[in-house]
Amino acid sequence: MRACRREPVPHTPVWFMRQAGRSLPEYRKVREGTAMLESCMLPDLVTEITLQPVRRHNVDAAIFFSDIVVPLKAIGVDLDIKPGVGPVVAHPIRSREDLAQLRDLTPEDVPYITEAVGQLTRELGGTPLIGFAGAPFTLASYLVEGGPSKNHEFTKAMMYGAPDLWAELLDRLAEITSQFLTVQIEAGVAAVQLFDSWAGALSAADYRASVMPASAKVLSAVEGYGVPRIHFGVGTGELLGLMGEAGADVVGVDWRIPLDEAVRRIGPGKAVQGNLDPAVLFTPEAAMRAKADEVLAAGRAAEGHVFNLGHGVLPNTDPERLTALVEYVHEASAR
Ligand code: 1CP
Repeated sequence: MRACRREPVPHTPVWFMRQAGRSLPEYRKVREGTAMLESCMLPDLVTEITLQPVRRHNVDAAIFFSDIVVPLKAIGVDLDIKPGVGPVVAHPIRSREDLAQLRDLTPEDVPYITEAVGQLTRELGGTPLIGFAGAPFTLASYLVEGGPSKNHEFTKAMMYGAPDLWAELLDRLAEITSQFLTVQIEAGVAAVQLFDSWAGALSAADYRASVMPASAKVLSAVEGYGVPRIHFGVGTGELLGLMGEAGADVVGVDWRIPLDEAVRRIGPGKAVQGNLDPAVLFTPEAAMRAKADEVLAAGRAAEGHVFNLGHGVLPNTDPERLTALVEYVHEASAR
């Protein structure tokens, strides 16, 4: 929390995107026989899965176990998370009539979120819990394409070809996302991360004109709570300044540009989060340490640095390497 607020820290704090997931045998065990979306609605299971990586790795924060499509499911969108695929939407949104699938989200739609966050903040003691939501563009991509997409062609076709419909879709998603983050903050999360995972597919001009207003609306909706807002995307080297400008306190950076360059692009008054290549976890110990040293050195250019991977933990990662990395980051950054 201090690093997010650009205050002095005894060592660089570290957590990992997707730390609560498939790299852990204990996760695979407790998930056996329970579908992904169903798991997200069972507070005891959510609590257990969220705590697993904290116990095992000694990370400095917990990431709430859920998924970006949970609020959409909660308002009645017909979707599922298919194993090995990801979110799949039964009736993709391509017309104004399709927008009727999206209504506002109230706390009563997600009682299991409030319950799990409450339970977790009690069990975590001093370790902060990070809540999250998908940003409007990334959610729109799943809704318009109907599932995971490499090129986001239907999404961009709507953005370029039906700008009014696009603006309305993003605005509705901004409302839902703001409400979903507000539920988590009211229940006690210490920080929030807005995942615009696929924003890197956009040019800076298109991001600024057609996406940034919706993300800015979300970030400003939760500003008054004073919890740090982390804003992350993949392949967003050219968008980092705008992602900060949208209203983030911390800008997440993937591994494609060094953190000192990211800091130049973001400008003063923000902390950064990142950015070790997740594939580095597959290298020998000495190489991993050298790469972590590079990240820590470049991170010294920032007013605040939260160590993380540049994207999520890869499913085949040996969890013992993650534990070793946490220990190394703590030790090397305290020197
Ligand atoms: O059965 C399983 O284990 C399914 C795998 C899985 C998991 C563990 C999915 C399906 N979601 C999750 C949990 C999850 N999703 C978390 C909490 C755990 C943690 O981070 O430790 C978080 C933060 C997310 C967020 C998420 N879901 C994002 C944004 C983060 C990112 O990776 O960029 C995205 C894009 C999704 C969609 C999604 N859900 C699941 C998958 C496999 C995907 C990606 C599909 C695709 O490639 O488009």
